Amino acid sequence: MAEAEKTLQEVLSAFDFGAPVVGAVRYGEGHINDTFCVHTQPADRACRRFILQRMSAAAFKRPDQLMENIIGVTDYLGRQIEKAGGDRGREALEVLRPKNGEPYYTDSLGGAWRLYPFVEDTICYQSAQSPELFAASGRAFGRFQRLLRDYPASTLHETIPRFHDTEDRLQKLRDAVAADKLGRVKDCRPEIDFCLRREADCSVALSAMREGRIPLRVTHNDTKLNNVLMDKDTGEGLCIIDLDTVMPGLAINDFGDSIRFGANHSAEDETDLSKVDLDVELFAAYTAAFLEGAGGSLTDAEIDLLPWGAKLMTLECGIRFLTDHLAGDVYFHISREGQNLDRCRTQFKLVADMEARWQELCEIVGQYRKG
Ligand code: ADP
Ligand code: GN1
Ligand code: MG
Repeated sequence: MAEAEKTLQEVLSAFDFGAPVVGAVRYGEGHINDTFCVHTQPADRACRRFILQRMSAAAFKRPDQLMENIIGVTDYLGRQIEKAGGDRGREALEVLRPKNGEPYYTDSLGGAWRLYPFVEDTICYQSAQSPELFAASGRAFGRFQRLLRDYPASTLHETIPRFHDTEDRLQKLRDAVAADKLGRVKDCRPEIDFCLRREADCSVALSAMREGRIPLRVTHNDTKLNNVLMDKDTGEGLCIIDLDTVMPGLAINDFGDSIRFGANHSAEDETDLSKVDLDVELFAAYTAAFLEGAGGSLTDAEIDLLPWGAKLMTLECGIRFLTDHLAGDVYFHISREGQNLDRCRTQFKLVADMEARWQELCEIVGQYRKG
């Protein structure tokens, strides 16, 4: 039995679902948490669903701080959405506490679990099926940033220290290469060299931040397409989820991580690299929409660096997949051996594409910055 399933029954009885639980099944395609969809059957109405998650202990060392962030941010977003006349129950997550009144439940093996209502009538896409859909996600992430513009950043805990510190990610790769825990280095030389040749790139955004050219803001830091729920009727981005990494960060990274994941037509773990290509039309659609959603809140220097955000998030994610492959797949969930190496290769193919089409990317950003 998988780890999380061992305590599932215990955890289900720790929450009050308001109706009998009729099932709990693994759900979604996240790489980090153990996610279950819980089905309940109220006597007088249709089945009601919930999202129950065991937070990853490998990723998050302080679930207490993590949940303090999420409760603070979801309450704040809910109020903002209400003020704007929106529906906070659908447009913002809401943390549902266990019976003991704590923000989350700690099971008898030490696992930390949280509960959210399932946001119904939404679709969670794994790939951008049209420029319009991708643009809708861009507007939602841009808006997310705008809504949190005045959130007191100093109250947020750093849930994963140095999360998007690309220099540190490269160093961690070097450490994993030196340790070569599973003897996998010999099969990954081209990928390792690909990273080492880009050492100077790893400092571009960090230097801009250190020199005060771009600001630290409250950012999401994990802006994959599957971290926004799209309204099934309107096709608009409705609710931003996966708030584990909301903390001070760079807006260009939020832009960049979306491009990394969404501006192509292949799975993140595609093994046929001939299918992995940056789609410049999708890049353009996202750029226009993200800037629209952010509503003038980005500075000129941030806009200039958007292509760098895309390249660095893609390079960094590839470095992280490669590091985890060398370390024995201890961080990202895998369903087959070699999956993290495959994931790393798709990222590097996309980095190479971005480099080859750099001028075009800069021109697109230039075109949309004028609004
Ligand atoms: P991970 O960090 O592992 O990616 P997520 O919080 O993104 O975990 O959740 C995994 C998946 O579960 C999401 O991609 C989405 O499909 C689904 N999901 C999460 N929260 C909700 C929710 N409140 N309503 C509906 N679906 C959700
Ligand atoms: C993880 O949690 P999920 O699956 O949305 C990871 C991101 C990576 C992404 C790669 C907390 O995102 O940083 O970019 O996988 N999240 C964390 O797909 O490490
Ligand atoms: Mg996710």
